Amino acid sequence: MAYEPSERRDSASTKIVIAGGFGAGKTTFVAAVSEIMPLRTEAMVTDASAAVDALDATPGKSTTTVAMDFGRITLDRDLVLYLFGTPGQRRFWFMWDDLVRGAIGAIILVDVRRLQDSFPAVDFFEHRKLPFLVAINEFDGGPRYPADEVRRALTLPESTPVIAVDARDRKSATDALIAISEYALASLSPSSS
Ligand SMILES: Nc1nc2c(ncn2[C@@H]2O[C@H](COP(=O)(O)OP(=O)(O)OP(=O)(O)O)[C@@H](O)[C@H]2O)c(=O)[nH]1
Ligand SMILES: [Mg+2]
Repeated sequence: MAYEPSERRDSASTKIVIAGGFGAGKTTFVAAVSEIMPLRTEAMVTDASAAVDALDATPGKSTTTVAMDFGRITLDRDLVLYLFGTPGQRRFWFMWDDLVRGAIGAIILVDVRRLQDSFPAVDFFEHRKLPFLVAINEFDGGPRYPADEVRRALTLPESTPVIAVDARDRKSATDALIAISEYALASLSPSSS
């Protein structure tokens, strides 16, 4: 079909970062929602990292993200989100600064069995004053904690949204993206400062 300039619509594109600790489900999340084949940069997890990044909670996991995940989702006709998933292993954290450049907000995926792995991401976004929300990735058979308890454990203010997601589920992950988009846009508005 011929391209009709008159059909072109002004659509906004924006960048959201999917962060969190090792194995929290970032790559899974981006793959679940992306409408393009997500770009992944996975490498086999080696024994060398076993002492640093424990695999006990996700025994099926054999690979880890070494650079980033990249995906895209059109939230409505006028809003396109570009998703950048961070690497989780500590030795790749130096890449986060580049990955977050230009982002309007971030989702921190949390595995409550390894809550302590979430602190570096929380510190990172608080320090950079980038709006973020916490999404508890509810793994099958894992413990369940109310959002308020997770917020307290992460010493987050009341204003930081804490929600539950299933990173494998497109609808659930999309809802989380809508939530961070709304939160980030509200944070940008002058009345919120
Ligand atoms: N049951 C269940 N398994 C999940 C869920 N999300 C991710 N997984 C599994 O958990 C493992 C880790 O998921 P990844 O998406 O690779 O995690 P990641 O955060 O990208 O990991 P790194 O890039 O290594 O930090 C994989 O084996 C997934 O299949 C979930 O919501 N429920
Ligand atoms: Mg990954």
